[in-house]
Amino acid sequence: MSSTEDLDYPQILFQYNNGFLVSKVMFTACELGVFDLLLESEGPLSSDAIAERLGTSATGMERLLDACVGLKLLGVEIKTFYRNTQVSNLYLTKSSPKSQYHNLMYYSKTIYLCWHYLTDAVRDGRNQYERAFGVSSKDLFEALYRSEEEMIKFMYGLNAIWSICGKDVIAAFDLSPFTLIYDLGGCAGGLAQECISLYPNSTVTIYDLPKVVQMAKERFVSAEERRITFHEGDFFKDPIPEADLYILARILHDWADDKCMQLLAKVHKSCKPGGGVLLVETLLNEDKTGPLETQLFSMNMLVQAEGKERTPTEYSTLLTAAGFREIQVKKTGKLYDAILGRK
Ligand code: SAM
Ligand code: ASE
Repeated sequence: MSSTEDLDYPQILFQYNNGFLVSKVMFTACELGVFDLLLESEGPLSSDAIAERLGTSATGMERLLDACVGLKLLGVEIKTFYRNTQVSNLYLTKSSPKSQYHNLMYYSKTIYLCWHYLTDAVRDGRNQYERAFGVSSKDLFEALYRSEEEMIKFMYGLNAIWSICGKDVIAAFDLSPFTLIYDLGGCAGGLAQECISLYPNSTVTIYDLPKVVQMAKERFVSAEERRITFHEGDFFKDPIPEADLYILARILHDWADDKCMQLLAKVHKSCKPGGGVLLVETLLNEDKTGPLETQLFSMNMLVQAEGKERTPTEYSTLLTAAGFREIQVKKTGKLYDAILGRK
């Protein structure tokens, strides 16, 4: 037992017990626009002024702001004036280029509701769309995109992380020899944009389901960035065009091994000789003892998808079985890592 562990007062247990209270305080402050207001205001604001501007109760706002101070998401000046900290200015305001606002909102509005059924998910060994939302579809992405609003929340929510981790995964390997790149399941294009800015001589095509591609064109990828092209299709059912490199970012973790095999075999067939595949995923330690964040994400794949997070060896095995060779694993030190396989 380490000196910080005291069995008469189990700090760690209280901390874990209150974990979701912490999340909810941050989500709520974000949703109400506290950080946006404090960014726009010239100086620090009083609790009453914030409550009035955001249309909330004075008593509720004061408690929320004080909890945010405890979380170091806000600071106080001359006792009752609140200001953003550097972290909240950079990541919790909507207008920041590195904003995680949409990611937090997806957690608060969708993931939180799914996790209500975590016990059922563990019992059943599968996602809980039927229990949580009354969705009976067997098709995973029909359930994930159960309404257009839900699809948009997902696209915004998942795109946000690439403003923080995108460069590292794209720069993990020299991708300059690959000039024709397909981002399979490329979604809102956040990673494709990082790819284009690092490799301006390559073309990047986002391959995704038709309604996702239409929304990406409409709302996410601006006209100047039309060096990014689009391809509407279902990567399980429709042809995958020939290319030098296929990026699969957070695709394999959605699916069980048999579906991953089916997809990778198809990608291998379409891949030009000398080409490759780049997997972008969060990697478990070989003995699965961590990282904690990845273990939690794997639980999320249980409640929200059909897959799991995997170890480097598990991904290498899948790639090898599909015919890829010279597999290289690069840990970035951030949330997402990169694995390159060659044909
Ligand atoms: N690559 C993106 C990222 O990491 O931000 C998005 C990952 S998201 C978890 C999975 C993506 O695969 C979604 O954009 C989804 O629409 C797409 N997708 C799922 N099934 C698909 C299919 N059968 N054909 C093409 N795209 C599919
Ligand atoms: C998926 C990725 C995610 C499917 C559902 C998802 C994410 C959230 N929900 O492929 C992003 C990763 N974050 C977590 C908590 O898993």
